[in-house]
Amino acid sequence: VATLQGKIKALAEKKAPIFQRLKKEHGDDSLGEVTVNMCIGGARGIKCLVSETSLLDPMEGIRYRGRTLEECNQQLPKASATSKVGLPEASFWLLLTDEIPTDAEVKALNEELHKRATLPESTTKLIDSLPKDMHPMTQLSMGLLSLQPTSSFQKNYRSGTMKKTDYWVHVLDDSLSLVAQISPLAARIFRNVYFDGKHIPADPSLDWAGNYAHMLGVNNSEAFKDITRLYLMLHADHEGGNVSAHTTHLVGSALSDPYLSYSAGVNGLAGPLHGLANQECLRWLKNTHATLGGKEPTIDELTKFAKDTLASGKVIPGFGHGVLRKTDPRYMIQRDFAEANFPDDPLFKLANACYKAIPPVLEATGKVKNPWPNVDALSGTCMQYYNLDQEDYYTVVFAVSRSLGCMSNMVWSRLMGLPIERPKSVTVDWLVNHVDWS
Ligand code: FCX
Repeated sequence: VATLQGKIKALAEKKAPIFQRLKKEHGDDSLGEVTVNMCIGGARGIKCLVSETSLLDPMEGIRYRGRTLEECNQQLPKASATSKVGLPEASFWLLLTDEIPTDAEVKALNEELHKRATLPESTTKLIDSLPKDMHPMTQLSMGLLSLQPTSSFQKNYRSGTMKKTDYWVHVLDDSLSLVAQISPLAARIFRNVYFDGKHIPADPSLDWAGNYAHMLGVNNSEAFKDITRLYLMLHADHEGGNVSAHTTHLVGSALSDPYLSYSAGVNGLAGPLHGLANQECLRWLKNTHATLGGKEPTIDELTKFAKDTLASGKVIPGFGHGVLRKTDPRYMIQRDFAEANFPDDPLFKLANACYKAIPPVLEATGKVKNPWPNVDALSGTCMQYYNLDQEDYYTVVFAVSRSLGCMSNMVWSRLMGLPIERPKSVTVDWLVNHVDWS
């Protein structure tokens, strides 16, 4: 932790004068206008948030601290000489420090995470008492809240001795614990819901994501560990405006601690238009596969399924995006993995056929701004191949991953001393009175 903290501090010292100059010398510069459509359209495109960890380009996709996901996958340390997947906990280090960690730094980080991974009895008791039919995301959110009394930020704030300049140190402390605890918590929920509470102890010799895959207990292969590592690396961050990141940031801006903040973010991730889309997508693919009696669909048949979904008033899960205007690079990276590891899997073939059939159907509506697949269109397909086919659980895997980005962002928000968020809302009458009707 000492090196990690030192690196973050050094970077913050470099950034602080730039931030101060922006505030003092360019505080009144315009970043563009706010239109009525932006105001009534979910704040699309309004540049009103700072998120240091990553930046999303509509055509190119996300960059973690300036690096594309392909670059991250190549450059980040790997679990072994044979693995081709950049470790997600190494991406956590990158998001926090703007540096690719060395193998030794990732090893030390993993040791630190293993040390912090124990769940208090109050949490295990609570989680074990929850009904099995409660959605795993609801359980995860409750589990995170139950960990809140352990927050170092909360304790230090309450003691009245914490300086504002030290807020980030305690947020970092909590972030490391939260990231360490979320995987055993998520694995516990999985084993309770689907395996009668038969838990699998952690393996301290494994990396963060490999150990999570191990504790899920559905597949012992290295390939399953690798797809889990890839999944967790790809979903870690998607700049600041998406629902989970923005919610975490918003709640944190009131100086709520990381557990309160990320639990709120997880609640947003649980919505079908956001993270739940991966669950919905696999369900859609499975239903389609079953209705076709398992045979390979023609493009015409899939077109009809897609049209029927739209006609029933639902969205087609896994397609479209609030910012991206091209196929999601996260989709492409997962597709490459699937091509290399299970090209003949029936659901992968079906997902590939959807890639051809669905965009024209969405384009034909004349209103969908991005008809191309997003990350959720393939992540479940990859998981089910390795026996993780309990789709109601998929968004929990997403949440384990997104903790990396949301927590890194929170550390940086406190480092920059960002204020409580308070955008201005207006009424429809106010809008009516402020536009030019002539
Ligand atoms: N199926 C059907 N209709 C869709 C659609 C889809 N996949 N994508 C967009 N549309 C519709 C919208 O519902 C909207 O209709 P309306 O005007 O009648 O309300 C219209 O097209 C314009 O929407 P658009 O501007 O293109 O997209 P938004 O920014 O409003 O919404 C999401 C973006 C992602 C919410 C939307 O594309 C969607 O609902 N997709 C399906 C769910 C999904 O895959 N979500 C995951 C996204 C992401 F990857 C993640 O967060 O994990």
